[in-house]
Amino acid sequence: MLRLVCVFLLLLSQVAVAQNPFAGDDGYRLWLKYDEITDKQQRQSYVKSLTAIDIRSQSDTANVIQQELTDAWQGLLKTAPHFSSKADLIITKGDQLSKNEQSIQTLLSTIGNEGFVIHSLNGKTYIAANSDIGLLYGTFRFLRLLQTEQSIKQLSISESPKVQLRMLNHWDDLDRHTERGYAGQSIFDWHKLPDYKEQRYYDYARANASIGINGIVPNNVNANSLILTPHYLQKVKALADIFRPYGIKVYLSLKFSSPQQIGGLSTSDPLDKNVQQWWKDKTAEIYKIIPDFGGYLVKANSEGQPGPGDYGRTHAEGANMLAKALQPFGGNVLWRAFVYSHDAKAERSLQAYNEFVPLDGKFEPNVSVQVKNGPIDFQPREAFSALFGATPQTSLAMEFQITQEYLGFSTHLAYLGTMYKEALDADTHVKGEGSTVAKVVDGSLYNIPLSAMAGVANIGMDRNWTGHIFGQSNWYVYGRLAWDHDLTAAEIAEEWARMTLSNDDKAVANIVDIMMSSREHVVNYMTPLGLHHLMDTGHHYGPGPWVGDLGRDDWNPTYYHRADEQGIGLDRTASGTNGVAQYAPYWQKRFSDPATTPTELLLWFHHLDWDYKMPSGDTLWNELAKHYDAGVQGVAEMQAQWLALESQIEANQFNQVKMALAIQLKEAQWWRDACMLYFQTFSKRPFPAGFAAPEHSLETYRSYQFPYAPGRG
Ligand code: GCW
Repeated sequence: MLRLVCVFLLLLSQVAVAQNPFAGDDGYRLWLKYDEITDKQQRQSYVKSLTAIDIRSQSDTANVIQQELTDAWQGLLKTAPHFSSKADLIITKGDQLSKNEQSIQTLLSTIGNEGFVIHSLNGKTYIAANSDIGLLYGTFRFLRLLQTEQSIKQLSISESPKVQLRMLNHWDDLDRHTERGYAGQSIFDWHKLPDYKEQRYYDYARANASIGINGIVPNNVNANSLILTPHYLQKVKALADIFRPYGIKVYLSLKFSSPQQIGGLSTSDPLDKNVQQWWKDKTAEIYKIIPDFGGYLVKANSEGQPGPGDYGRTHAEGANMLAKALQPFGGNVLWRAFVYSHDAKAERSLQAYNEFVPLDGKFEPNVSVQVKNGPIDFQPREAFSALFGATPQTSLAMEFQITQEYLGFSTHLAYLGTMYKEALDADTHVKGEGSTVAKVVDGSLYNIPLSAMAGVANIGMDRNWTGHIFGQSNWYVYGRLAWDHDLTAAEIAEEWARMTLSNDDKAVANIVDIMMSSREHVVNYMTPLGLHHLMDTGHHYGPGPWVGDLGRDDWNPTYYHRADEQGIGLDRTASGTNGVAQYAPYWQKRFSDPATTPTELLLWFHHLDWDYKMPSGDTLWNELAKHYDAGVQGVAEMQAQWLALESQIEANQFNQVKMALAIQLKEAQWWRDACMLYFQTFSKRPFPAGFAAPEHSLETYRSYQFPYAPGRG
């Protein structure tokens, strides 16, 4: 009887677990889950060929490697690893190779300081590198083979990063508010630092190292000068100490007026000797505390931030002052090109180019000018920024946004791998065909030694780090592309899905399918055919195409869509703002003619009649409606695909995504209906057949207010 009761209770508890929507993985472990490999044969074959490990290096990074392998073995293989010099997995630097291992040494000659090789030799597997951090990267690469259950026989892998500085930029304030953050408070708890070292910092570092990120900026580009005071520098040091073994350097965003704000000077003029000395002293002070400090990230003369322009000086003069202070220590300046000024008469998309092209050749070699992928501001789709390729003597860093400020915050599933690739693969044609943005960024097009990429982080205190399980994939794909921009968005999506959600081939195919289509759905239901900046004011949550009364013209959505009775779109051809003139002749020509402008950028470059005949044969008005509708349908399809995956995904992850998709579908409809009703007031045309009647009136949509939307600037 007792046994029966026990069996009954056991069954009951299992039912309870099965029904608990929050059972299982909550997403905290990211793509480093290390759950037991389910294919028993595969697991046994790994165990057999990986009985002992020899880590020949001794360092803090080597300790990290040992810990990571221990965790992975215990999780994936359900066995404790054995560390011994008689091993079949050997982790070694070049100078620790013996005579009969010299063929590995040859492989190391081409991979640089951060690269690695994974090579099978004499029945053993070698992870070899020129540095400890190369060994850590190689270890994570090897673990990925196990996590994704691939063969580890006859390995011959050789990798090195294409871009030197692979950075995450956190727009996190010292009070833990995150500007444009949708995943909770900042992970950096400045109040409790330096003494309180959260486990989260270590897990964050592991995740970053596993995808090759080697620099982080923990504070907002809208910077607070306090970060450079001794009190805060001790806190920064604590972070730098934690991150160092993971190959991650800490950089800081600075406020250009710091000499006045915290230094007691009467000016912050970059040509003033006292100001220059102040920065030299401050920089030396920082390096005394953090010997491997990375350098400075600067937002100057942009959106109200102070900068060299306040004194009639150029961005180059401002950047070079800091660059010179950093040079004795090997640090770098990342100087942002996201500038648009009050007095400039030029249309906003032209301003960064106008400001920086004349400065080409004037920057110190340790300055990289950090350019957003498009000329406006992280829209769901933009043309590539014309700055890429236009400054042959200047290092240009790519700045991507990982956090989804304009792509639905953290409730919309939008895999950004396709968007990043679109920007990186864009062919500028500045030196003929094949002059891709990626080649500008990695320095190969003009032979520029310093190369950098930055991603504005989507990370916060939410248990799953990014607010949406699929938000993790954007952190992941950003890092992977910064390491190797030749990878495809699809292959990275697959890696991530296998490690994060399921290793079942069919499930993976469906997940990758969802991911690969997702960003285009967002483009369609928010800003199709080249429309942009239609988001509601300030917080950027939801549609606000009607907003036209803000202090500056170029903060208004009406400035960007220019809808009137005749048509819609911003004329950036010679008859309009002449933005096309900033591009190479190949694109000037193509962008000048609607017939040769890529359809997805049509209204970015042209103001066209509502009855303009689209390649499909339909009118622009009807086509616009169809795109909005396709976006909504796309979300409904993603939802159906996801729901069908229920049995393959852990309940907690499954339910988080399910709930977010339901929100996304509602909001996609909201976007479609609000925008189409508004544009209809100009087009005065009926919705095409099959277009569902909007749920509410335009007045209702216009009345919505969201004073507490997250992430406000
Ligand atoms: O996208 C805009 C954001 C601001 C941000 C700015 C920038 C950090 O709305 O919140 O400020 O760009 O990139 O500097």
